[in-house]
Amino acid sequence: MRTQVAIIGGGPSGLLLGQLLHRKGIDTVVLERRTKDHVLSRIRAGILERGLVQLMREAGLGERMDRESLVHDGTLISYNDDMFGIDFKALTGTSVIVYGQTEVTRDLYAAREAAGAPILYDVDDVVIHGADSDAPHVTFTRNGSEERIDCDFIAGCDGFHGVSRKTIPETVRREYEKVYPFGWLGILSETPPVNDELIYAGSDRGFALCSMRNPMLSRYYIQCPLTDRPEDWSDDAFWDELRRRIPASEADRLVTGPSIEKSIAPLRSFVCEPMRWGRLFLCGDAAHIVPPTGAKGLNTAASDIHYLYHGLVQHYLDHDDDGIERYSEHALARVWKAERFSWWFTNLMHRFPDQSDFDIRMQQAEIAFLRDNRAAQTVLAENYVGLPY
Ligand code: RFL
Ligand code: PHB
Repeated sequence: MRTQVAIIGGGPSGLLLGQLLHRKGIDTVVLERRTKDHVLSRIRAGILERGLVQLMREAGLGERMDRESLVHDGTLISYNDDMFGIDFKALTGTSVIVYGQTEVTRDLYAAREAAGAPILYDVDDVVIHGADSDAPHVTFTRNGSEERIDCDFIAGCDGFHGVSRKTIPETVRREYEKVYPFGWLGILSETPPVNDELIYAGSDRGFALCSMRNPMLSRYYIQCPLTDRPEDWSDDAFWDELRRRIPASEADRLVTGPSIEKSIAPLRSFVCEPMRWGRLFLCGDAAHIVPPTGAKGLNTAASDIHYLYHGLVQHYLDHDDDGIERYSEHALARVWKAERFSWWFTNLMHRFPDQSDFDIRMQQAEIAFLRDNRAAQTVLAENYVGLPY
């Protein structure tokens, strides 16, 4: 089999790149290790920045998103019972939307299927060959037999545990990592969200987040020890702990119900440099991870796709390689800023096991400064709605 761009990974990064390239007449094959149902069963990001919204529209997928998404002009931040708003719209002129990663991925799958573009599921043993040569190829097994795809370029969109990043030799690759000493226990429940806006809640008992997917589907998280398992937490225990971490005014009107999903995600900051090796380009979680405070994971994947998409279009349509040659430089410049914001917001809002009383007072003073200072709010708002590409 031959294609122009072999895309490893059928998550949001790989599918978005495939759809954008398809609309420019550039051929792709997507290789996905799991099944479509499995990919769609993963509950992940919920907030889309303007850049990703724009890319979805450019991919021809604005219609359902524009109809069903919820526009959020701001967010709420609390510490114990003190709560205040950050007005994104007033501070930056921009909003974000709530439209779940599951919906983004569902739309992208439907578009790929409608276009008749190939996506191979259940592939194993993916190996990238000759990424530093002019003639790369990918081998893999499917239904028990080995197959091969020859291509011009390879997009490594296979997430944090994929094979693409590890293909870059250790002599070339440099990795930066910070692992946080807690996780997020998240639940999804078919209940109305406690507030129209998201609430990022710091408290003496640790962090909590009140989020949503739609007016009858809520997503809540609480900071928990990494040793906890989802089955250790009954729904009642979860709701009780959430109530204790959010302001009393919110706790009083929280509507609870059975959880329809419950999982624990560890928190990590991670960056791999460079993001390009020869004809292999890393995109999204394959190259970087952020802790979820600030909702930058999927949005940073989208900015990578923007740079790679434009670089490939420049290569094929304008015969200019500047965009692909500078892909790593352009993508990383923005990645590091998203890393900084996610790290800062995580440090501001969570309880750390080794924190002193002084450290806690510093967090509280910084939150009070944010509450009272428009410049500080603008910094948060500009990062939250997404830095320009
Ligand atoms: P994905 O979504 O991990 O997709 C990668 C795809 O590649 C496949 N794959 C392979 N395919 C072929 N061969 C191989 N060898 C392969 N190895 C892996 C995988 O099956 C998968 O389908 O990466 P992508 O596309 O870069 O998208 C990134 C986003 O998914 C990610 O940044 C966010 O979901 C991060 N994230 C969150 N971000 C937010 O902004 N807000 C959130 O609330 C939020 N919650 C989360 C998250 C990530 C989580 N993970 C990764 C554990 C919650 C969780 C649990
Ligand atoms: C979510 O709705 O899953 C979500 C929202 C905002 C975040 C993280 C997760 O910062």
